[in-house]
Amino acid sequence: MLLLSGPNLDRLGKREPEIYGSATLSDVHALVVEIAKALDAEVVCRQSNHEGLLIDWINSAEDEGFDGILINPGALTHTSFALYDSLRGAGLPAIEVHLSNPDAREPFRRRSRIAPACLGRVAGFGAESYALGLRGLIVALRARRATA
Ligand code: DHK
Repeated sequence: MLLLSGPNLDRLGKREPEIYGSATLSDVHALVVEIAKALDAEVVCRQSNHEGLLIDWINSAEDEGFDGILINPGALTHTSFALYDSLRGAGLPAIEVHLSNPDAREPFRRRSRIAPACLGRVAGFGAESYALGLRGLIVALRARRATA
């Protein structure tokens, strides 16, 4: 699996902890790696503040051998048609994850541009959103394989 985090998520732990919690991105990555291991899967974690790099990683994910994508694009969630296009074209299932619950915040956060390109979405549970999203992604991939 490939876990991608977008703009400003490198600041987790310091950035508005009352909204995003006190866990750092390294803490989140460690949790996700542990959950993946327990489920007999592997996860590679990457973060960028640059939309183009996120797109490059999505576009090369299948060729790099990944089976699925877990993504928190930060504020690009609400603006990026380019990320929507690349997720649509990736050929891999993707799950959208968020630490906070964007639907319960400012109105501009209520629209996800990437949601229609994703299999599902987990939001509002802090770092646990990532753990739940990863579990969902692995279960979905195994169900697909069993019926293929
Ligand atoms: C993270 C961000 O950086 C925001 O721009 C999104 C998301 C919500 C989160 O909750 O993980 O609106």
